[in-house]
Amino acid sequence: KPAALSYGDRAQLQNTHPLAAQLLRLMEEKKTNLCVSADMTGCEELLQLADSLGPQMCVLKTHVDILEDFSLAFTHSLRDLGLKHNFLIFEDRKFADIGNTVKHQYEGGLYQISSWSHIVNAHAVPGPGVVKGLSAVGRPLDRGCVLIGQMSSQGSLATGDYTQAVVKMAEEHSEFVFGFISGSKISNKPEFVHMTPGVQMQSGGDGLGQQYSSPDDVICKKGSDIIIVGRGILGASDRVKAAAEYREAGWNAYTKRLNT
Ligand code: BMP
Repeated sequence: KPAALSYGDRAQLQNTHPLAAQLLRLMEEKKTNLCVSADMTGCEELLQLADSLGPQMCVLKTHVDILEDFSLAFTHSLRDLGLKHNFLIFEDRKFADIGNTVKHQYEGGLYQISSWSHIVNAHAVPGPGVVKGLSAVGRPLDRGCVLIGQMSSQGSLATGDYTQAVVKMAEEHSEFVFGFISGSKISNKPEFVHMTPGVQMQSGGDGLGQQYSSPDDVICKKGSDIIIVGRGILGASDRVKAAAEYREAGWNAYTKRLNT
């Protein structure tokens, strides 16, 4: 059996997207595969979280359309914190329209997402035009995109043949698409990065369809690369401690996978 490739090894593969390479390198350096889902409604609170958890995470994921006081100044502060702590920013916008519309949604409007978010994601439902539209804006800025291949929510329609079609679309647009949102490894290409939401230490759900798996399940058994954790950390009385625990659990699961 050939030795499994480390994050650092995968960063160096010839076909790894430059942003994915940067991400895999920083994961190896910081020893973390934790993406914190900063689902908060105030900018100041979000910035404080980013500063306090910055050392623990490889990616900070946002939903900026739930912020009550969004401003472009906020995005500048967030970018500065990303540079200070060496993490990437991922706006979880889930683009899902025709190419021309997503182009405007990505670049313009109130949020100007392309100006500050390294990573965005998209549904493949519209067909490849969604990727082409995003790519027209994102590539000149060295941004990257992950496609939603599976969802963590109960009754998700993104399964089976749909998931396979998403993998194919990603492989055909690997100049901009570098990975997936999925519950497990869905592409065997080591250049692609898999990010998994719906992670908590305890299995269960939230009463609104969310379903949780453990870091060990996701990284070691399912072969994903990055755990995305929101309420498992945000709901803890000591968020720094909780983030440290998720980071350790995610990293241990990764080293276990490498060694088996
Ligand atoms: P939590 O860990 O609090 O359940 O948050 C999960 C986060 O991941 C939310 O921001 C949600 O929008 C996102 N997410 C998800 O839960 N499942 C998916 O399939 C895709 C997501 O982006």
